Amino acid sequence: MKDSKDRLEALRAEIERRNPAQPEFHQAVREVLETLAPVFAARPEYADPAVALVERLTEPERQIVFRVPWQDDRGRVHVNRGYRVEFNSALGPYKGGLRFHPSVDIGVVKFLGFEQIFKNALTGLGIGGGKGGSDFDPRGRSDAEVMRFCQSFMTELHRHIGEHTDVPAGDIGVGGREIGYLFGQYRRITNRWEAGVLTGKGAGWGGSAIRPQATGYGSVLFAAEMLKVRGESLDGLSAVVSGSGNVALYTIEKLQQLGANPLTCSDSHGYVVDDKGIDLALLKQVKEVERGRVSEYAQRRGSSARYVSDGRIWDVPADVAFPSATQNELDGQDARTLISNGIKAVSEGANMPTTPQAVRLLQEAGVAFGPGKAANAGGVAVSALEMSQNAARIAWSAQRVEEELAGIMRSIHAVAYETAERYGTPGDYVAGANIAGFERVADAMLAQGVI
Ligand code: NDP
Ligand code: 2IT
Repeated sequence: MKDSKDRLEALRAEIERRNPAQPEFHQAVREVLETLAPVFAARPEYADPAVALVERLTEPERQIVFRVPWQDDRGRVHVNRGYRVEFNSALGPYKGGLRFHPSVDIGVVKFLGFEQIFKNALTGLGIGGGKGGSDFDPRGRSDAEVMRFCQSFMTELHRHIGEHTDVPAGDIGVGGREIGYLFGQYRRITNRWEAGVLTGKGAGWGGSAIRPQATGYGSVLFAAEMLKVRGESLDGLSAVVSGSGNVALYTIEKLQQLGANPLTCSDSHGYVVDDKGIDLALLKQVKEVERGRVSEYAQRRGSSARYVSDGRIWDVPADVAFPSATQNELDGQDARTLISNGIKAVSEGANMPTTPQAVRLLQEAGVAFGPGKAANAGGVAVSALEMSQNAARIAWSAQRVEEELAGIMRSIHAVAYETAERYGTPGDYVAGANIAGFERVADAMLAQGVI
């Protein structure tokens, strides 16, 4: 065990040396490697330095970086940078979203792509891991500007993707509107109706029912499974939810369906606390229809809601928490606050929203903690179901997709739970998810030779 720990530590140091100035990628790799020592001790074939499995797993199969020039409505030309990191295809075509946000750089895309490998393995649906995006900021841009950006982005990206090669979808800043523009340009350039090249498409042109809802619904279902193990349920619990995008909105929706009371939402400017519980119809109107800010929700909601622009959303007392905005949004101090407020469970709707220190504190305090790789896998799982429907040229009912999603979330919970037990860390869903995802990818890589 000590030998494998030393080897993992040396590997981590070497990965950081070879990938400088990529803190999010280092963080994601470190968190996975830290949990693998027991599996290396039990299965020495994974640790054999002559096979270099971890070295291969942490090096993307392909990294594409490209120029994206586009014209704004006044005719001025802007240049953004586009990325697609095709990380691992041992289990299937590269699969993962595109993020449009000014903070996107190669390190962010690599952290997301690395996480995606294990998340996608956990779904059991035959998808590899990849991620992409751009430092383009869609906020404040007109539909026409977003369309021209997406067309320029796809003019390069199209040569790298395909239904059997690499299948992008949405992430921060990329929703149904952007997927529509991207799909249109792909179809035009390639002259192919290749529905399975992108997921998150619209209803009526290849999109799956429940894909918009899937990540948020899945994150709540994962929390429900964690609570069930402890003899509890979400019914009657209050919840703090961060973000107000795709994941947050449908987290709130599912919480309400299951009898819980989500009290909050947020954006990068501030958060809202609504003592009566979030009015989802109003929030959807503000965010999905008007593309506005959560402060506008508070203004229109009346006296039950207040807007806070200079505080921490995690200060709001609640029974369960759903970080659903972005990476490292819940830190050690926030974890201490949640613990002292009696939090029962935290389910990561976002990717890596909880800092390593915060994860440690929550787990030590006995809080049920669902890591993003497991808890937010419902989105990519329904993306894989969209690919299946596209391949068969059929569309399943919403009821069928929702049943499939519930079954997948139950099985991800079960495999993470059982794997943690098997390796002597009961209740540790971080270790369970990392090890279970790793075993599936590692076995496929070993079987497929030195690739
Ligand atoms: P959206 O773009 O729909 O919403 C993002 C939300 O997070 C907005 O409220 C946004 O506020 C806020 N946010 C983004 N960046 C920051 C930041 N740097 N600081 C504070 N707030 C921020 O994205 P999604 O809901 O799709 O994604 C949210 C998270 O869920 C991401 O971590 C994503 O990777 C993850 N995820 C998404 C999946 C999906 O299917 N969409 C699947 C699995 C995980 P503002 O508008 O002010 O920027
Ligand atoms: O982080 C994620 O899992 C996503 N953004 C969804 C990816 C997908 O291919 O549906």
